[in-house]
Amino acid sequence: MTLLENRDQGYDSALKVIYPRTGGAHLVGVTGPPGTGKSTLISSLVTKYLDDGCAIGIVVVDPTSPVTGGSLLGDRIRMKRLFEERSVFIRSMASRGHPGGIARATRDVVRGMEAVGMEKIFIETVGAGQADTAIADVAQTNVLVTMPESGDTVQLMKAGILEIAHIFVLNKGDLDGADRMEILLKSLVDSGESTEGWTIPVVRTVATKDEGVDVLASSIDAHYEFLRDSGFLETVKRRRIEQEISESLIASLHEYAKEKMDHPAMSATIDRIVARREDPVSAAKRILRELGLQS
Ligand SMILES: Nc1nc2c(ncn2[C@@H]2O[C@H](COP(=O)(O)OP(=O)(O)OP(=O)(O)O)[C@@H](O)[C@H]2O)c(=O)[nH]1
Ligand SMILES: [Mg+2]
Repeated sequence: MTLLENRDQGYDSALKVIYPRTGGAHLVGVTGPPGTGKSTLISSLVTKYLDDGCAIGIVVVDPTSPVTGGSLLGDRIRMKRLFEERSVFIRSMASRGHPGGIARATRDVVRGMEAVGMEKIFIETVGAGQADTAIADVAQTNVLVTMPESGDTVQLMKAGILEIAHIFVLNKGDLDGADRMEILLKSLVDSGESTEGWTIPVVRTVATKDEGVDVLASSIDAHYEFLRDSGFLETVKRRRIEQEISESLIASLHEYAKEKMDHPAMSATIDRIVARREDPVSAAKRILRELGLQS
């Protein structure tokens, strides 16, 4: 898992070996402002799925939120204890670095989990920035968790998280203001377009008491069924593979360009350009021609 996450030496051959065993799990993103109860909700959901005989993976991306003050360790210890001796694989990762990088690492960690047989994989992110939007793109079903009086909802709208959510959860339904927030969320759903014929449900939960969690699990499963039946799952998978090949190509070409620049022969080319006997764009095209990439 570490090798996959960091792309350490041996990554290429490891990916080649595991790849045929990947692509079969349902990937569920759980996003929302700090402290809304994402981890508690996931724990409750996972307990339910385990009872149904499902093998589960959990990926927690940078749970160090300013509100709960770095619950990474607490979360992990609590979850580990909860799921001792059960088929759960838990992995935490820090989201330092650029958005694309963390999404890529998440994608590969998820693949590792799929390869060892995890059937449902939950990916928890705080949902505050670009990185979270990129990670949400790794999942197939995105659950947005809010709570009463959470002013952060506006923040999420700005971050574009609302647009990628398939299920809205109002957690902490036991707190004051829950009724008002429920109305607000429902109006948000009504005013928005549902994606490709899916109507976004608003599910009210009390994660600490497992209330509403059955309904949430049903909504998650229903969305997966919707994706499969509509053929949209296949479309999404193809689109993401396309994007991944393209990213990979660009990275390789970038590598190639760097090597080329360091090559001694390049200084002759640069001399020519400095002397205005060739221009940089023509030089680049000539190099591509040499590679057989441009006619
Ligand atoms: N009253 C109430 N408290 C809840 C509920 N669900 C979670 N909590 C509490 O809210 C706090 C935060 O819960 P977490 O599950 O750690 O929230 P989180 O969204 O994972 O937090 P970060 O990962 O730090 O963003 C904990 O003290 C939970 O016990 C709920 O339904 N009702
Ligand atoms: Mg958490």
